[in-house]
Amino acid sequence: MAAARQAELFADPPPALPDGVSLFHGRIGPRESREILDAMLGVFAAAPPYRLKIKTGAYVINRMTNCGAWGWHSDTHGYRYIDAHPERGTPWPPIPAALESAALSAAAECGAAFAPDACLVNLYGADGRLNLHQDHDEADFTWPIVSFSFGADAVFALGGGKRRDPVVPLTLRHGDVMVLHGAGRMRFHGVKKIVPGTAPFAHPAIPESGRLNLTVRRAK
Ligand SMILES: O=C(O)CCC(=O)C(=O)O
Ligand SMILES: [Mn+2]
Repeated sequence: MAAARQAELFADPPPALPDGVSLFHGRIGPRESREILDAMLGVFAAAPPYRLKIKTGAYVINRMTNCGAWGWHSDTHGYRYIDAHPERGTPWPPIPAALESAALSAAAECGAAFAPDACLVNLYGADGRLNLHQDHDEADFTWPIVSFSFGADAVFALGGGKRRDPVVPLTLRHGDVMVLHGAGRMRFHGVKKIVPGTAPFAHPAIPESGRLNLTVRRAK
């Protein structure tokens, strides 16, 4: 590990996280990362990433796609889970086995066992970001959200139960897994910015100078 990176990692104790927000730093090692990322290339071939629209017709900055039985989609009709790629009309490809088992084991350690049927795939370019939001389109909020980070660091904003609550910045790095469960499940959250140049290695599934985020969930 480079000396500067080591100093940065050990300079401050990590902030104490609230109940229901579990962050496993470096949980996915290099070998498992490559296995998951290689499998994501198959997902992209079957379900090419695309740019979503919001109700006003404006495009969202990040590209996205999905795997699993259900995929989250947004267009001028609003947000919802759908069972096929909107441009291809074909079912979403399955969640890769290595990703599903990593999600199940992290969730189980949080006491939040679940049966995933959806995975949102967010592709952030160097200028990617995600507005503060709650994940509220799933049928049951006792099911956790298990989020994987690959590529460049993200400055993640963790808020509270109300939009106006203060937010805490957290750095999410390649290989980190965050689980929102129980009392943490409905916290507002977003991505303030990507920090280009911080990825440990390049991979064709990770946008150049950017970040790949996978959130494994149960939708229905
Ligand atoms: O990119 C991230 O870390 C968060 C993604 C997210 O909140 C979502 O897909 O709902
Ligand atoms: Mn979210």
